[in-house]
Amino acid sequence: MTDTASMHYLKDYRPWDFDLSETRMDVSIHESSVEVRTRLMLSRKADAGEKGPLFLHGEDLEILEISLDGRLLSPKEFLQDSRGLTLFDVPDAFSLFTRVRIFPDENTALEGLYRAGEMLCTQCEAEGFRKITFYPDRPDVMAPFRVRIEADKKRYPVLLSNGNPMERQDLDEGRHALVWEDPYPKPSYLFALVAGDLACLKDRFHTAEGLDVSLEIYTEHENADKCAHAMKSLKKAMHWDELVFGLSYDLSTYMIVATNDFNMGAMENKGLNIFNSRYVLAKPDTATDMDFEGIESVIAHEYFHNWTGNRVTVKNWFQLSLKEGLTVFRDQEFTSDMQSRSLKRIQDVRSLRARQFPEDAGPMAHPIRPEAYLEMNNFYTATVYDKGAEVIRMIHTIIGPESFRRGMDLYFKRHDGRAVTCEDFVAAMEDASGKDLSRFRLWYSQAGTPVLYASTELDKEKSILYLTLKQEVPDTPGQSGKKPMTLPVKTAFFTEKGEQAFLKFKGEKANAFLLVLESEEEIFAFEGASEGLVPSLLREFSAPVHLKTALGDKDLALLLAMDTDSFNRWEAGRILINRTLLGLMEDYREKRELHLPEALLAALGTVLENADRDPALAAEILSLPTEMELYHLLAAERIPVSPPEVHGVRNFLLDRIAFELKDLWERAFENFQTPGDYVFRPEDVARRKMKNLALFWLSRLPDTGFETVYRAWEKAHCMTDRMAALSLAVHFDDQRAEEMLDAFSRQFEKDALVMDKWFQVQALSRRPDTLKRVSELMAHPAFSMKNPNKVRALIGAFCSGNPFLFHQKDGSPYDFLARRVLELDSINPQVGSRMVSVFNPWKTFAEPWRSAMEKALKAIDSKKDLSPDIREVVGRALG
Ligand code: 0A1
Ligand code: ZN
Repeated sequence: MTDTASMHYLKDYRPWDFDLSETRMDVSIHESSVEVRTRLMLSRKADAGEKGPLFLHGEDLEILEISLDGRLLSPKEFLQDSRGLTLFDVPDAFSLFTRVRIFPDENTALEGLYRAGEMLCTQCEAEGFRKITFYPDRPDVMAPFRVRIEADKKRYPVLLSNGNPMERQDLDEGRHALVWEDPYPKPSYLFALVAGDLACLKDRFHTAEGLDVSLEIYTEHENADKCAHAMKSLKKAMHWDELVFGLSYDLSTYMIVATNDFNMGAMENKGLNIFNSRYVLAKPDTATDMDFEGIESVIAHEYFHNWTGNRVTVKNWFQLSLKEGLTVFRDQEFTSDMQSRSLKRIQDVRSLRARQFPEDAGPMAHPIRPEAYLEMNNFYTATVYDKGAEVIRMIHTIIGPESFRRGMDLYFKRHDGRAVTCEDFVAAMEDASGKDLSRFRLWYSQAGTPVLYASTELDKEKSILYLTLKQEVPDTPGQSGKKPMTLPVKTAFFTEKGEQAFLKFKGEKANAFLLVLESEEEIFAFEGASEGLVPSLLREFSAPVHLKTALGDKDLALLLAMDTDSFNRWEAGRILINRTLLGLMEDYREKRELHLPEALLAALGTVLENADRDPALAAEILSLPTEMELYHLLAAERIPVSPPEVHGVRNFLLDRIAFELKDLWERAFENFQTPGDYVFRPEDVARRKMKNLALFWLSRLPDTGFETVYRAWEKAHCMTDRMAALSLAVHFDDQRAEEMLDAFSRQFEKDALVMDKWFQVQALSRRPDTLKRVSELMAHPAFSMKNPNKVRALIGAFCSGNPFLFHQKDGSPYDFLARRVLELDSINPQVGSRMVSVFNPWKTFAEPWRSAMEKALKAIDSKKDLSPDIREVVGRALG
């Protein structure tokens, strides 16, 4: 079938003409195919207007039978094309029965029903259900489901679907069947089915409403011992949602299945979440602190979707941020409560700047509520998710936590069981708070990161400090001449001694202020001000903007040392470091000698000396920006990116700081050892982070670098420490580094997730022959282009995590990526489209990189019948 994908527009949204009151499915699993029988109870809506045909989505389905009210239809009575099935003449109320055959073993796109190792599983969001059966595959059509699954009992002892298990049957020829009923009407994207031979970890949770819930985590047998942390995280999330939002779980079972073959992180199917195993499986010996953190937050994210996404779902895919932005906000709050609030904020902002800001400044820029898409799967973006969460956070900031909670309650009261829009959410917040959010709504329709300029002026005579805030919203593809947006700006002022000043604002004295900029420019007046006050602006990063201030190095050093907002302490350090790096890059371009500024060294030295006051914050401040972060910084300053320049200057700074602070790093490395067994708790995570950061700096020292790393490797007793050492060793041309890699792979060859780490560290090596090694590793028996985790670990890591080696002047790594993208185009377009996005910022590069990337994009674009996923990204990048 040829691809007939076309653009979809928000403005074209129309409700469906029919009602679907019930969905019954019978899924019969055979050796190499699956037969799906579906019965739909349909009726035409009274207000449907003209009696048009019935259209059901359906792709790659082999039709075996179609009957209407029990009458077999002849092929003349329906039309099947690449998009679905049309029935021209249907009565006002009828039952439709379809029987189709599908081939999950051949499904490498991992969308619909597919084989994942020995098990079969599904991924239906966004539009995968249409690859399983003919259906109105749109989120605003909701129905209760009854699903019967039949399979060979030995090969597939475990049969799962959404809802509650009903009767079980033993059948002839070693087969068995199980019926599942989900009483909550749901859209097709939340359907799930799993069949396999799986181990199960069970626990229970009693909800505040008195329901006794069976919690079940399913994995392959060899991973049964790695589910405890996921289970603990799930129970914490269930408890937290009751406490903070008054939301309880609503079915008698909550199931999670882990699979190694998954395109994304995880999926919130009603009552039956399906997870990428990397967000389930962990034990200290195989998973790092970061893995443990990721599991806790993704388990919570999917659980929270049960209310924000499932009970209240989206009317159409343009509203994706309604569930995703809100659920990310909820999981961020959960992690802030479980771990450290300030640390979580720093990490989230770092990731927002690394992923979302560049997206908003590039060819794929779109508002958090996009207006058009070619392939919906391309819109599971940092913008929809992370900027979406920032938008929710701003509402929370502007109306305050109590009103926000009332708004949530009102939202559920109004919309439980329905498919709604972002507008419905904002309206609930507005009604619950009594605050006018009309201008605020621009965040849903305008793309681009606003730039916020701030300056202060003191009227000494009147002791009034005037703070001027001014905003600009940049043009983005298809959008220009934008309106000023609502920007909440949390503010405080510090005296030269570092005291937080009390000032009078709008008649009230306070030492912290919430300013809300609603126009292009506004001047805010603070009474009782003295000379030398240093403003701390946009505290906690209260709005997702680029803030431009004229703070001097001395002011920044004061904030770095004294600000009571940890986020702004970190931010002050960031600005100091970035300023230094930008200055050094200019020196590099002008061929001037490079010098390490004393003031920066002193500031970092002080943070390091006092690191035990807050090791986690110190570690964040003392981690220099990555080369990729520096590319983004340059791009935002409109300075063409030259990879060798960034590499050279960053290395200069790293080596100098490592050398100058050597004694302090050595002391930190010893002081922050974590005695005793591995425990995943914030204090220990922070200590390991500081210790391994010290190891990183010590590894930069000429003569002793490798020895220090090697000794750390020998002492390592958990995966966090082992990976810290290994990921540094791979940069060295030393036989012992090879031995470390060999020992590691021998020990963990059977553990797919640990092998992902093994591929990844090698792809991130700074050794000049890394691309050659990456190509060779593609032939390793543990590697497969069909497995998204492997592709991301090896090819993704090299292309987006090793920018200096990826951006070579001769463009050879670009050809390498282009070839991989074309391969993926026919294996797994979703993964291919993520890979090709590496080229999106090509216009921000200097020559020859810019033209070489353009050439690679054109080579991809010239392929005939490119998947819509890749066609859309490449088209926009070149467009
Ligand atoms: N809704 C899931 C993420 C998800 C999105 C799309 C997928 O396939 C295209 C798979 C999963 C979440 O937010 O967790
Ligand atoms: Zn989500």
